[in-house]
Amino acid sequence: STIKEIRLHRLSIPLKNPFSTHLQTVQERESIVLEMVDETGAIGLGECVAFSSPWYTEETVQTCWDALENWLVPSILNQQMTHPSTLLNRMKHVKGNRMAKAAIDLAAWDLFSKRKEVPLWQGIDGVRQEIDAGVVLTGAIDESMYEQIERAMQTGYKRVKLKIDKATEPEALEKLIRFYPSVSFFGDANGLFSKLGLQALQSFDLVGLTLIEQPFGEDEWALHHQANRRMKTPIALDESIRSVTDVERMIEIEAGKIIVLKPGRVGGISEAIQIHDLAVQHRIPVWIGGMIELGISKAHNLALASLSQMTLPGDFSASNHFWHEDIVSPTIDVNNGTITLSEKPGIGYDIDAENIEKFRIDYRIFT
Ligand code: OSB
Ligand code: MG
Repeated sequence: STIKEIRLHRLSIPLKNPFSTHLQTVQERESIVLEMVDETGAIGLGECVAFSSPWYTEETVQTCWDALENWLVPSILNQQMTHPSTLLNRMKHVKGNRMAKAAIDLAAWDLFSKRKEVPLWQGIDGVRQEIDAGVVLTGAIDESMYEQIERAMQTGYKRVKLKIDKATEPEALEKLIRFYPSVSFFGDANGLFSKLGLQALQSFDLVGLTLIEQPFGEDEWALHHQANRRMKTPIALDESIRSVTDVERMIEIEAGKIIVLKPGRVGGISEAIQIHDLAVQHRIPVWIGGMIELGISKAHNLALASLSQMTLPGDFSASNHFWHEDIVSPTIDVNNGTITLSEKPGIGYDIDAENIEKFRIDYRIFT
């Protein structure tokens, strides 16, 4: 198809509850939704998952908005698209800016599968239609955390990811984990142990976590290698995985045993599939990480989670976990601990026009 029109919606949506890590507390989610329209009027949906400020990645909503407007959209507009994977090549003259590129890549994959009239997950050779749900809970390990976990279990979540911060005591975490033997607990450090050191990290080794995510900084490969050698708990890399090249490095220097794949960070689905295929070759488990995203990016992530090597439950909570109202229709729902992939062509979710308008703070159309 020919890309005839691109629409950018800049949104700002309040979270139901603040999401806190040792780096930042997020209360309001700014985001960019991208619509890609072809000559038949078919629409592909994409979402940019950068945050308002650079606390988690260098890219922000504003840098993505600028990159899309000035360089990326002009390089693909009125161009023929034979396959979504050709777009990354067309955007190669722009260095980095992978989160901005991902918004285009995601929309292209949705459009492409709609034109082929196949669900995205089938078009990329997914092998399962039921995706295990997983939730991320933040806050201190106190009574309210136990309550949050009880509620999560009632919804059917069997995997709970907790953030590790300065105040997290290994003993309190161990006690909590032992209290819920049927739940698998992931611990996400978001680089906290850069400051606290390897020894502090090792005090979390025997508390019962299924894995520990990103103990050190994104560029601290040698420290991750040491942790990976000394710890019994598998190390999973999140922030460090920005591209296929980073995965090659992780394997080469044995910096981790598990990949946290964020399609919106690595440049989209085309790059994510390459990472997945590399993981298949090396028999490395992969799971999809969340970005407190809206239903569009979540839907793309769900499709990717159907791939064979996605052997651990990802950050897949229901629309109503973070949001009073999501911007997709239908909403994303968890039933018996799983989310069922749609039979509809593309990602299987449409924009809820009313909600998009309600939360929109800027709008741009390119033709
Ligand atoms: O480190 O995985 C992370 C959210 C925002 C930024 C970084 C991270 C997260 C999460 C996932 O933990 C939350 C979710 O979307 O379910
Ligand atoms: Mg993480």
